[in-house]
Amino acid sequence: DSSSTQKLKLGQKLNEGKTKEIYSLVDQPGLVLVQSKNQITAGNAVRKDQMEGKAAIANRTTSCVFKLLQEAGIKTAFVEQHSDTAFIAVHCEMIPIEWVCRRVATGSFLKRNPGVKEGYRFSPLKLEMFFKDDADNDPQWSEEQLLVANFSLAGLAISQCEVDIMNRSTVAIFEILERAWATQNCTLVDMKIEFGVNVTTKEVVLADVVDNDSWRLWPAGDRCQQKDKQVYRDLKEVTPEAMQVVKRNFEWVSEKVKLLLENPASGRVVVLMGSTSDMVHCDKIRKACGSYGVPCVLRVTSAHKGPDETLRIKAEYEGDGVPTVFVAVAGRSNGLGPVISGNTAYPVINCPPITADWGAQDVWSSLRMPSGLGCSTVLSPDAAAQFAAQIFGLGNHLVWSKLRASMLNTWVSLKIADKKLQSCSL
Ligand SMILES: Nc1ncnc2c1ncn2[C@@H]1O[C@H](COP(=O)(O)OP(=O)(O)O)[C@@H](O)[C@H]1O
Ligand SMILES: *C1O[C@H](CO)[C@@H](O)[C@H](O)[C@H]1NC(C)=O
Ligand SMILES: *[C@@H]1O[C@H](CO)[C@@H](O)[C@H](O)[C@H]1NC(C)=O
Ligand SMILES: *[C@@H]1O[C@H](CO)[C@@H](O)[C@H](O)[C@H]1NC(C)=O
Ligand SMILES: *[C@@H]1O[C@H](CO)[C@@H](O)[C@H](O)[C@H]1NC(C)=O
Ligand SMILES: *[C@@H]1O[C@H](CO)[C@@H](O)[C@H](O)[C@H]1NC(C)=O
Ligand SMILES: CC(=O)N[C@H]1CO[C@H](CO)[C@@H](O)[C@@H]1O
Ligand SMILES: [Mg+2]
Repeated sequence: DSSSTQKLKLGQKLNEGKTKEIYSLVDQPGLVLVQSKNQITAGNAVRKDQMEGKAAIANRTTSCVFKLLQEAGIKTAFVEQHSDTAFIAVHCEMIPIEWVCRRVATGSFLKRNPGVKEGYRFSPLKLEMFFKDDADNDPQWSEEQLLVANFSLAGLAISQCEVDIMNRSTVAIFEILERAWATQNCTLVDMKIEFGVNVTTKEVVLADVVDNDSWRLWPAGDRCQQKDKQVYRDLKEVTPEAMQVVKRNFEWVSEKVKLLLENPASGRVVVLMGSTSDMVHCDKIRKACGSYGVPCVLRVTSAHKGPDETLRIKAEYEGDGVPTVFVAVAGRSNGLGPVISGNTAYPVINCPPITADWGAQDVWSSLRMPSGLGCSTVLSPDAAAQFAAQIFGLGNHLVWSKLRASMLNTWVSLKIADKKLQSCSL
């Protein structure tokens, strides 16, 4: 990988830690190269060993995890894989805090909270922060301690707003990774991450790396099968055989982590419109479905004027085994949604294009149903797509992660809008 690294024209070394080096890029201001080292540490580098191939494994893990988060819509510093052991990232000034998120109590939490037994489950998730200070063994900090520290990075003061954003982002990131690992029958027990401030945009983004050093994973929820760095921490003696076990565990994770990106058998939205005059409305539904990664097809059929065709089209989509959500778009009297709903076990969402003149009367044809029908009604095309995505999200972690990230991003936008407004009125 050294040849491809040279092609990049490395600038100065900006930073070096226990596991990686950061270089500026001469031709790409605003970006850096994050180079992993073949070294594994524990107990703040008290234990330190070279591990052949460790950098490559860590690289693979980080790349997959950041790709997963980025595709979900989480803002991260990751840009792209560069080589076996290095990736390109947005240049950040790092906030010197490790955010720790826990679903299951284990490790240092048990020592700091005597009486709590290993396996205690946190719902909601437990969040802790640690100030990155090797000399002082990374002390745990409260939110108040972080606020009075008065950090300023890349010109951004770390105030309550930024702390809240990191707090919420950590929870969202954990939930997305937890859900992804669940597809591999793995419990994400806990996780630690770091944030940086994008030096160009002054945004708080997930930075550094997320690799096997960053979490505890228990296959099938079983601590005895743990596949994380704890195996290394627990070694009584570092023998070549023992290091092989640690390495095999790392490889197990890096093989599994690729599977997190695989789309489970995807579903499909079928939008049925009563007339092509509803096309604009339906295109909005299709576009919004796309943003959740849900395929969407549009068809024209009228349950009033061609009920035989309506039922034939319905049967077409029932017959190929692809899980389907029907969205019925019919103005005036909506016969379409209720007729489909009465004749299929798949979910049906009414999304009538409501008009100003008769809308208040028309909408009742989508609301008041004969018994035995379970269709829902949503008026906004975006919301209809979102609801369909939520249905698929129950069985598809990639769709679910997009919904979860979107919820976070909306929360963050509101927070930043409020901060701006407050600073204007000062
Ligand atoms: N995108 C980035 N931009 C700038 N610095 C980064 C970026 N990602 C990570 N770093 C920093 O690079 C340094 C080296 O990382 P690491 O070896 O993990 O250090 P440490 O031993 O302090 O954890 C750390 O200070 C880390 O915060
Ligand atoms: C699993 O943990 C090991 C040890 O921390 C780490 O090096 C590795 O990156 C993780 N898994 C993989 C293979 O990424
Ligand atoms: C961060 O900065 C880069 C420029 O270096 C910019 O392209 C990017 O959109 C910014 N935002 C995020 C979330 O990384
Ligand atoms: C995160 O936010 C929640 C809710 O505001 C708060 O109760 C908790 O103390 C915060 N955690 C940390 C570590 O800041
Ligand atoms: C924190 O920083 C702000 C400016 O960023 C300054 O006004 C304030 O006095 C500082 N507080 C402390 C305790 O240093
Ligand atoms: C998942 O874990 C459970 C134990 O919790 C086990 O019984 C089951 O066989 C596992 N399934 C897969 C697909 O590995
Ligand atoms: C050696 C190695 O595993 N390199 C990998 C680094 O990560 C990228 C992206 O996942 C892979 O394409 C490389 O093969
Ligand atoms: Mg680190």
